[in-house]
Amino acid sequence: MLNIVIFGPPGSGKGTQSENLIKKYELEHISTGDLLRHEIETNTQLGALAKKHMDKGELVPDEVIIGMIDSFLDKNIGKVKGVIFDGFPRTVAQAEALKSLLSSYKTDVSVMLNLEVPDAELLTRLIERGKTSGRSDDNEETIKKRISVYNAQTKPVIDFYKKDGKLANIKGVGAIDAIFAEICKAVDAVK
Ligand code: B4P
Repeated sequence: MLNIVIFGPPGSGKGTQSENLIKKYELEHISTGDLLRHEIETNTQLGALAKKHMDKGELVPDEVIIGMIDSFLDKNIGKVKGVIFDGFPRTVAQAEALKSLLSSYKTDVSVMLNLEVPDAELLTRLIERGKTSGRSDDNEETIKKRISVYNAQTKPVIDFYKKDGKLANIKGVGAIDAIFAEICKAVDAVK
């Protein structure tokens, strides 16, 4: 299987580049952010819990997220060529859980694409997106909180994949197509 983790701070282009990857490599896509927003829209208990955290710019608890991934893998492994994990893992505990879940299916992450974008650029992009996205977490105060949560809780995941020999750093500033070309080079190297 070709299993890709697309990683980076909020607004680094994970969602944007995932769309390109799905088309080119015909992979199944899971975005934990999209799944959580769907739970909120359909007024589930999980959605109510997630909203409390997301509106404050905090991470949703690991056990909730890992449970979502577990049931996604259960439904999809064996039926798909590979998976794009978008916005997951966001903590070292999530990265460890993913490794152990995938190993129970005799597979592993093929590459982790780390999109590198400076904080000032993230803030500009997300404030811009907030004008049309309708997302309650795309306002300046919450964006700043999300960036600081990323630096404190999510960034250590880079080291996890570095030690595992799966890290590919990608410069995430510039034209979307040029960034995608760099992403393809990293993916093709592990295909
Ligand atoms: P996500 O939905 O994952 O949101 P994100 O990090 O803000 O988005 P992304 O990086 O995908 O940005 P995009 O491509 O859209 O998470 C939202 C929240 O859900 C989290 O804060 C957390 O609370 C919760 N959550 C999700 N997963 C979790 C987990 N695993 N554990 C715990 N909690 C979790 O790009 C942003 C903007 O930039 C777009 O407008 C795009 O057009 C623009 N853009 C993209 N590339 C560009 C480029 N090269 N140049 C200029 N603009 C660009």
